[in-house]
Amino acid sequence: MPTEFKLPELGENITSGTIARVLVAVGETVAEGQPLIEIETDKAVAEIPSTVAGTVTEIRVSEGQKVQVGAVLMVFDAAEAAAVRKTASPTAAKTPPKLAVLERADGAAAPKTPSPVRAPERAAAARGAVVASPTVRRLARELGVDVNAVPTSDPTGRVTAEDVRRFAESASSSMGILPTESNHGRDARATGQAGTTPPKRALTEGKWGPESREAMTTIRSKTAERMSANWVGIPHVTHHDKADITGFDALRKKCGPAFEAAGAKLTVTALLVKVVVEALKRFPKFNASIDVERGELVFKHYYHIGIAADTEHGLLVPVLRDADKKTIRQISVEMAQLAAKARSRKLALDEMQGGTFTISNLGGIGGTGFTPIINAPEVALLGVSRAAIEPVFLNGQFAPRAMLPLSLSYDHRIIDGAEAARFVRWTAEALEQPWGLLLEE
Ligand code: CAO
Repeated sequence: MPTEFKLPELGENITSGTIARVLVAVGETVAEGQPLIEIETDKAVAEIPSTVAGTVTEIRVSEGQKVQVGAVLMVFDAAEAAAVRKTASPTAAKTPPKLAVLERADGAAAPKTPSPVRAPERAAAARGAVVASPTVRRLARELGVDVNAVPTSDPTGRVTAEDVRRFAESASSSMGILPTESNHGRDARATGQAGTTPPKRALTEGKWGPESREAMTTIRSKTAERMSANWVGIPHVTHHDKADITGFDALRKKCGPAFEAAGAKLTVTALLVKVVVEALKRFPKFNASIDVERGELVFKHYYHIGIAADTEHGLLVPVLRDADKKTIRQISVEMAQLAAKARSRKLALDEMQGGTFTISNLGGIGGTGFTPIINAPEVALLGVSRAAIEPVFLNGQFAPRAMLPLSLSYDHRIIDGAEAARFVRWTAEALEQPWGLLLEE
């Protein structure tokens, strides 16, 4: 009897995803736990493992298709499934699938040594399809290249990002399209570029001049959707102030090496997390959300801080949990790990959920102030710009001080301007005197 395999729950508030890759083929015998599908949701790509062992008789979805949780993805032969299951765990079918967020989501790096050909590669080869990660497929779409036409340099047969770029360059030069920058899409931080070069695409003649188009990625579409909803739905006000971090700068020079020896980095952002948590304890409204239906404020008695991270895939906000229970050193290590995971798209979905307040530090890039958009259901977000040496009038004379610009966006439905000004002033003063917090550790 046919056994249907349905898309399982993907996480809180996630009702659908886009099929990035089908990893098995009709006729293939699948083991319990073997990945069947790669699915792309808001901000991650995850593998859906099989809960049964058996033979695939039908595949009802295709790459690029949007599917709802509960939709039938494929059908197994039940008789064969049962036969294979005898050798597997008897409870296999009842075990809920555990989603593994892909470790090699970008697929950019070809393995240095030839690796054994995996089942998905075999399956794809069997049905004459090309094996490429979602990111590589997206890159191909962006460059207007048919991924199936790209010759691979990878010993496993997988098409890499480099293969696509090389192919696009040769195709564009032969088609008379402008030459393509071979480093498009890499992280500007990693490559040391001053900025990313837009990829060259087929040009069409628009009303006012030549134009080119690209499909928005899932992350970009979701970001656009959420930003618009938050911008329209929340009456924002942004309050600006500056903190004198001259003392912290000196402390950083002194204590930095000890942090680095422990595998951490004493950065402004790590200190900010610590200071902001203390501010949130004193100003609980900023660590709350609004239950509009019930007309209530929901105060959170935990401190999960979202850290906006700039990645080549777009803005991601991993959440550092229970920041109040961690030392600056622990915060610094965990923050670096979360940012690295965000940049390699290894974040699990729940690592981006449940935040109570967000910090967005653009100071590593520059700027003197900005107006961040609140990350609902949170009610405030602290934006940080670049610290600069400024003349400050102190004790009757000007002195050079390191001044850090702070921009707090807050939800004016529940927070008043004076409260916001007090919150930011308290934060600025704590940043000016971080010793108290550091000595507590
Ligand atoms: N002022 C001056 N210098 C700053 C600074 C600031 N506000 N913030 C960071 N820097 C410096 C750091 O000290 C570091 O210098 P050194 O290498 O000399 O020590 C350098 O800039 C790079 O820091 P960093 O950004 O790698 O480290 P971080 O811990 O401070 O920040 C993270 C981590 C994840 C917040 C950051 O990397 C990042 O992604 N920021 C962008 C956030 C973003 O995109 N926000 C926009 C959201 S709205 O669209």
